[in-house]
Amino acid sequence: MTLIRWAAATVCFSGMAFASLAQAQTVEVQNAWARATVQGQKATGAFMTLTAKSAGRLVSVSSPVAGVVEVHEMKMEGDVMKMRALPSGLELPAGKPVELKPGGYHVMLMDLKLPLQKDTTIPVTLVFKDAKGTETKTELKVPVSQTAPAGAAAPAHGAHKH
Ligand SMILES: [Cu+2]
Repeated sequence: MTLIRWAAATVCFSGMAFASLAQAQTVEVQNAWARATVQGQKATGAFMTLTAKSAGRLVSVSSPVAGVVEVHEMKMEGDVMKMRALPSGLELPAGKPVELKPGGYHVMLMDLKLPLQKDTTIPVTLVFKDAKGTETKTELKVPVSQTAPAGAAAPAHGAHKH
């Protein structure tokens, strides 16, 4: 009896927590873009700046245009540029913009089902997890472009004013 009541209370509490978190915009996404591809190209990158209100991580990404989507980091090892998937996602410190850009962190779209044509957009879903383990989803329409759009080239450490 005690056990049942405890379980019911837990369900109720987590339901409430989810509702309040789902309403809050927990992670701001700016300057998102994906690099255009040519016929036959099977992979490309998507880039953006993520600013989390409270600490969390980007745990997964999906898009209907790609069979496999991973969060990658790219860095020099000796004089070789290497990239690898981040097994537990991308860390997002509270209030600090994290830049995904060519040569650094990026969203890797693989097993592309069609070429990404510039001046179109692709749907991308980001899944974030906060410190309590609650997941929130953000649906984006990401513009496809050959190079970073003007806004995305601004230095991340500069004062950001709207
Ligand atoms: Cu990659």
